[in-house]
Amino acid sequence: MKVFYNDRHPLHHGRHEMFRGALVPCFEVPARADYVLHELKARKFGSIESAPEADRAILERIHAPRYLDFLGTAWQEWIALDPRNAERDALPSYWPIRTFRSDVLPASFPARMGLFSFDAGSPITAGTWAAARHGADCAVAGARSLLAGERGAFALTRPPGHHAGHDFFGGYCFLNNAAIAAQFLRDQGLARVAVLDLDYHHGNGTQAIFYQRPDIFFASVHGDPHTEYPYYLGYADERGTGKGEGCNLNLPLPRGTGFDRWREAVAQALLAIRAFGAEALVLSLGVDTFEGDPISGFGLRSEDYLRVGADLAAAGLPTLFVFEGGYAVAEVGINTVNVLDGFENA
Ligand code: Q9C
Ligand code: ZN
Repeated sequence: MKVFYNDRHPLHHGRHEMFRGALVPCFEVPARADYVLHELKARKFGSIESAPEADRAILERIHAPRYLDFLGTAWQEWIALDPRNAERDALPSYWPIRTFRSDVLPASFPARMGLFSFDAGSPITAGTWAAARHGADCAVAGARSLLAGERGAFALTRPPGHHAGHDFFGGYCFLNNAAIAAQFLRDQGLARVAVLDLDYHHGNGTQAIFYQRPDIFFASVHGDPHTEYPYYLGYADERGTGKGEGCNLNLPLPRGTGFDRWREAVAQALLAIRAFGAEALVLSLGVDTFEGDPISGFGLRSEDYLRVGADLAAAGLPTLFVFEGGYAVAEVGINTVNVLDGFENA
């Protein structure tokens, strides 16, 4: 399997995120991707490829130009506020919640930060844009390899993407790599594409992007948002709207759910994807479903991920794996490569 590795991922290295009133060290760290790369090499799995730059027009199929402009200059604007800001990451403090305007683009940088975000846990650093931008390149390159006939491909990148929407960041995500890849597959001629999100957290960004779309199916198995991040989306009654009605499937599960029940939900999602008639699958691969994950609540064990990969292979669709969450840093490599190995060697 070709692995499109974002070698610029270390440029995004947040120092702190706001958590329950305090700045705490970031969970989403460069070592996560390093462990995956290390495991791929140790197991001689896949060929590591680099991705050419994708046209900005491909990103604009998913993201608003004014949002991309904001991300591209955010760090420079942050340090222009105060040179001492170079020593601290940029986090928002204000948000235009209900009754405020979101059509006006404020001149104030902190005001724009809030306009384009939904939490204070996703720091922007000096290299966030460079890392996220090249991550999108990797996702597009992976999609291209499926179009060229590959059965599987892996975009190994961070920061992750599935919480990022048309014009907002959050949940450690800035550009929605999976959505960009799915749209690219459509634009290159596939009639129907599915995104299956197996990260512990609901992929609110991906869902919102495709919610009205009859041509891109979104399915997600995740922690019940009544108690789990991102809280405000991911409920079972969200089924799509307008022409997209019936093309969104949420399967929330309670904190504490183990592999057998989780696997049944994934099987249900795959049946729906088959019924939809998808020609390719984009798999948002978060391994924060692992029992040892520090911020999540499912109970998957490392060996379970081999079976996950085999189940995905049995769906019989060309599949692009896109790396998302997973914070038990030392095990992230084994768990991720187990999925790919289970897929490849099923
Ligand atoms: N500070 C992904 O897995 N914060 N994002 C949780 C811990 C948000 C997770 C509380 C978690 C976002 C891609
Ligand atoms: Zn997650």
